[in-house]
Amino acid sequence: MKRIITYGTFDMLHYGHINLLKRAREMGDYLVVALSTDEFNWHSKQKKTYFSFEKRKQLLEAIRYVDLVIPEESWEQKISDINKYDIDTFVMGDDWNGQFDFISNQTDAKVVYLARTPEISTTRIKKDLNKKKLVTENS
Ligand code: C2G
Repeated sequence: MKRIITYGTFDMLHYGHINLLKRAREMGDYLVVALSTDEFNWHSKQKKTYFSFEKRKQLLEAIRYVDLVIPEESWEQKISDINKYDIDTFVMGDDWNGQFDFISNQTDAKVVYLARTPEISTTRIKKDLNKKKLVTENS
């Protein structure tokens, strides 16, 4: 059984996330998603998510491509996760290109960066919603 892992915040889940999860799952038979906790997001990524960890976990667990969701609590847990879950391939979007190459030196796992879906992001969604709000308020 080929086991895949990927990491992320997955806030305001959108089709860019789904495209990533679908392609990651298609690389093997089992996909583990390490989901950033609210504390990790705030302390290590300075991100305040719209949805809490529990809600983001619920959404991910409803996706057919996702087999297991685990908490991502630190930048340093990747090597131990890969060993603990017997991972064959580590996958991330290519906005992280090169950042995790060390994993293939320290484990037997392959590292693969997949092209991001260019036009969509959580930041873009929030910006567009704010713009719409401004327009309606001023019209
Ligand atoms: N992604 C994508 N296309 C988008 C947006 C996101 O392919 N339009 C991918 C990202 O490249 C990432 C995954 O979806 O692989 C999750 O994206 P985020 O939730 O933004 O995750 P990030 O904040 O990059 O956290 O330790 C790694 C971090 O937890 C990654």
